[in-house]
Amino acid sequence: MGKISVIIPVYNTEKYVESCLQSVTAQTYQDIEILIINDNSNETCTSLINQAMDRDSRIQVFHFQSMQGVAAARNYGITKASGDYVYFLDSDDYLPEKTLELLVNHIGNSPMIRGKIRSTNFSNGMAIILEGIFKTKIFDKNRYNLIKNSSALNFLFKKSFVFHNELQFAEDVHLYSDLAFMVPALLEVEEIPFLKEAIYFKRRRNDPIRNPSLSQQDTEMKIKSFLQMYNTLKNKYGGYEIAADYLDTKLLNFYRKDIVTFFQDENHISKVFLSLTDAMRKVNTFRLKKYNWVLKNEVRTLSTGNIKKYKRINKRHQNLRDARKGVKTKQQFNVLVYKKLFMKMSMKNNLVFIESFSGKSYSDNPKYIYQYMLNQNMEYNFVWGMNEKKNIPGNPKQIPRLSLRYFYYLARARYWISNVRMPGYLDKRDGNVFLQTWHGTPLKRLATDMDEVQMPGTNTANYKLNFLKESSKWDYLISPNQYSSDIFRRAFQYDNRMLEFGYPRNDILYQKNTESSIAVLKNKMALPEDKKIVLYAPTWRDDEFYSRGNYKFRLQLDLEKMQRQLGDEYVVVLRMHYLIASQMDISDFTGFAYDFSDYDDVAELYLVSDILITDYSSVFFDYANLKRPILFFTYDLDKYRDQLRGFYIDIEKELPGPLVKTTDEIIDSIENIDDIQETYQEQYNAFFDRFCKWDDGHASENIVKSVFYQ
Ligand code: C2G
Repeated sequence: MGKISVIIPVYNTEKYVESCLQSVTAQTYQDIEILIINDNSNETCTSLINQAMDRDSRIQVFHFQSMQGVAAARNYGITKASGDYVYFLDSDDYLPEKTLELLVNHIGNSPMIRGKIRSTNFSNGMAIILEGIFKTKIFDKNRYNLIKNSSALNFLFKKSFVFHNELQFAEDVHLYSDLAFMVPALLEVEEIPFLKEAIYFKRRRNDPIRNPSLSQQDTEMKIKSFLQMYNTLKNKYGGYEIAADYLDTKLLNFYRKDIVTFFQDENHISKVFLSLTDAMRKVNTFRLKKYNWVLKNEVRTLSTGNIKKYKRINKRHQNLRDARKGVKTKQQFNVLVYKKLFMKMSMKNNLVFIESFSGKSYSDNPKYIYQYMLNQNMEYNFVWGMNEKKNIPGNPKQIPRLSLRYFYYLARARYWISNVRMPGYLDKRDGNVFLQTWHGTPLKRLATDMDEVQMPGTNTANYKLNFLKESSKWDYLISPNQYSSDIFRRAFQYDNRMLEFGYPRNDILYQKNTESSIAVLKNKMALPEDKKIVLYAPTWRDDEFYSRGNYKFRLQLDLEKMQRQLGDEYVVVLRMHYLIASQMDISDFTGFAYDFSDYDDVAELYLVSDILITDYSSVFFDYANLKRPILFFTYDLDKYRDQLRGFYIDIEKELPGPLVKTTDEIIDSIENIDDIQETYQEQYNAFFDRFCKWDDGHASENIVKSVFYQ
């Protein structure tokens, strides 16, 4: 099979060297030479190796006159090797008796093979290798995983391969010198066999060379060695993707663990700053993707070489890392970063953070305010909080709610626009302008006007307090009518600026209420043009839910009956409230019933429909702008009104349409819709005057001018 040259550098390992050598001489594979390079060890150690040489003719010892380090010792060993293979062993480690035999038997045509390294605290590790046929595992694309430990140990190399490729350990670094040998070695092969039964025992101890104690001096040396090695190897082999990936990942992980800890003392930064910036400039930026924002920011700053700025960031991040230790979830962490870091960054005056229904859709008042600003080419940058990316005109940034970037943009944006409450832990910073648009004229009692809150996981007192905390952050609140202004002031205890121009989301009901615009919309929605459309848009029930924020809804309409009696003339569009999580199965009613629950903008559904059916939802206040007929399907009126919420108006007297309790009544009303319109004409007009008077198609414009043109 050929001779193995086992190369063992020795430096003051008098405690271990004998058992190391014994483990080599006792190998079942006997065709070996043992080359000991004595790196100027003390007398005891030197005499132990000399004695060993006297006992076994296969051992040769070479003495260095001064200490030169492991790398130089191994390189020297290579020049003295007369075997067909070379194998590196450390003088405090040892091998089970079969290791070399197993390696040499399985190397085959490969220029190298790797066995397994096991750490041990014992002086004599046991490895019982049963007889048998062992199979190697092949490392190909992942072969750099074999040197996650940065080490050349327990590889058996064909010597010709080492010579041919001029593989050498780096002598100018104290640590990580093996990388200079291994990184190019792995580039020269496509795959490497690995045999887990071929074991190498690595003794755990405080090794001053490979395993330095963490005193500052040693850490500094370790970091310098690593950076030097990285910089040299990246220059040489960075063009090879597989090596570049290994080196960059190693650098970033090393930075994250060792360097960041070293920089807890700010005075340490300048000691390694130059080679660190040099290294960070070489990192391929796409590899940063999997790292968090904090690290990315540091790497970016390091690449600029601006030490002052880096020190500033380091200080903040160190604080953050300290604080992070007490944090359990990702969200808690994000909030912490928000408070400790993002809130300390400057605010951007032209940045607008905007969101509708907590990132669920591109809709409602925020959508129309945004569109107006976009059409006017106003000099603002927009970030939309969106749970799923949507096609939004102007192609603004879209950020998932509660992600780290979400908090980043919230902290930096001077303007916030939202139609619901924002997370309570968000702090309002000086100069922030929060435009709360709200999302409907209230019918159901709101906030502090509610007696008991019935929502899951909600304590009434906290709910109200949180509401007030929230409304105290608003700088502007949009109100659709005087009635709402009065309620908002009381229920939200809001005494800041009220924008009384109507609802931006209703502008479209004035601007696009034409036959041609409606035809375009119907076409976009793939709704039949030859049928009239009944829109059913109910609200949610506080006491029917799966979990917090996820509500159930059981459809009480008898679609079969409706299809039978109305199907020739009508189709039905079903539109559940955004808090409803139940899915409806309407597959039996294809061509008659359509589910538009996921459609972003309900205003467009108003425009295409001929009749609205709703219940206690504020949709009817908006719909009334169209002066089209409305039916109120209030099958659970008593429970809803008396137990769950309570209403602000007397719905039996003041609504602009009839209250109906059954599908039969609905069908009957639809069949006689003209009569109903006539009957309710007066009530409808009064309703319109009270709730829709401010809407005129210019709410967005008036609101934007009030908030942004000052
Ligand atoms: N909405 C919708 N589809 C529905 C119900 C509601 O798109 N099936 C939208 C409408 O824009 C509506 C808004 O969500 O105006 C609010 O819905 P409500 O049913 O009124 O319920 P809620 O979210 O509790 O808000 O001051 C208003 C209240 O707070 C009501």
